[in-house]
Amino acid sequence: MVVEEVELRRVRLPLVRPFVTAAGASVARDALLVRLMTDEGEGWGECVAMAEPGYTSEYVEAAQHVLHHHLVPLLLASRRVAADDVARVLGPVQGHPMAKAALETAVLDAELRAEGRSLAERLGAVRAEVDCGVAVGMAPSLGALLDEVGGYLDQGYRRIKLKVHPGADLDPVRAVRERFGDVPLQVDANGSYRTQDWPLLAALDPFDLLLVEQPLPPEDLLGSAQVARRIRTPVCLDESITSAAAAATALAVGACSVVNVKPGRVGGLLEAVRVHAVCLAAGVPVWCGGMLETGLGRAANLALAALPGFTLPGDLSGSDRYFSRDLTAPFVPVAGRLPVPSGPGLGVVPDPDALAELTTSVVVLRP
Ligand code: SMG
Ligand code: MG
Repeated sequence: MVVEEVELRRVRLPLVRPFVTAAGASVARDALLVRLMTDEGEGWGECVAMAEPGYTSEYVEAAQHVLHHHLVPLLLASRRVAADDVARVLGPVQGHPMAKAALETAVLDAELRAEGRSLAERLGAVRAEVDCGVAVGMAPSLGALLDEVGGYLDQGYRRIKLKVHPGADLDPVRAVRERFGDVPLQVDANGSYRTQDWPLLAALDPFDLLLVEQPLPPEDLLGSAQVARRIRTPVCLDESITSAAAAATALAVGACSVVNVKPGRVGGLLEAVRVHAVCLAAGVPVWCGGMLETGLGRAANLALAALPGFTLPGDLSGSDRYFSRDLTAPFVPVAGRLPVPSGPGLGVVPDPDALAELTTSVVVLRP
């Protein structure tokens, strides 16, 4: 198809409650949307970079800059483009996986909408609904944390993830276990421990967690392997897994036994499918991570999470866990599951009234 116009649109969605992690705190989702107009119709993608460079080095202002001045010009210069070509076309730019992923998703959406085919089918989905987990930010007190977790369990969420860091780990895990028994529970450290902190993580062993996510900084695969050998809880990697090659390396050195897959972190949905393939071949379970996406990004994540190797519940929650008003029709879990969108492309579009209300800026780029 021929890309005729690219719109970079910023939207700001207040969060229903602040989301606090070892990587920082967010009170609103300042998201960057990409809308393509092509000779075969439109396509949308969401860039999942956060406002601050606390999770990885990407952040939304930098993503907007690299899209505007580097990535979109490469795409527009290529004239005819297919989704399978996007990663190669954008190859001259190093890094910036979240910005690249947004552009590739918009091309995929446009292409699939023109074909009348769903993203789920294109990626190889094998199920029509997926289990919902929920990520709980660090709370101001244990009481507040227990209230929040209890609310999610009442709503039917099938897995709880707590954010932890050294010194704020044992107490929240113990409190949740004491109050709620053996609910499926895991923790995410966002790289806040160091190898020598392994006894803090070993202290969580008695609580039968599903996994501990990203205990060490992203580049420390050997440290992660040492920790994995010393604790019983399975180690899962998030920030470290930047590509299918990185996943293969992490598995080869024993740095993890579970993988969190996020399309934005690996440069796009098509690379995410390759990460899934590496893990499936190695018998390593994967699950779909979340980046506080709007309904657009959530639709793409649901399609991905329907692939066969996604055997653990993802950070895929209902719209109301994040926003009082989503950009798309709200995602509403039923009995702790969300349906995988089945319409053409992403299967959802932003609601024009929500866009009008939530947009903070628009830039339009043409060849
Ligand atoms: O989308 O439900 C969600 C949030 C899930 O915890 C979540 N994401 O490290 O996995 C993670 C974080 C990254 C974003 S906040 C820094
Ligand atoms: Mg994580």
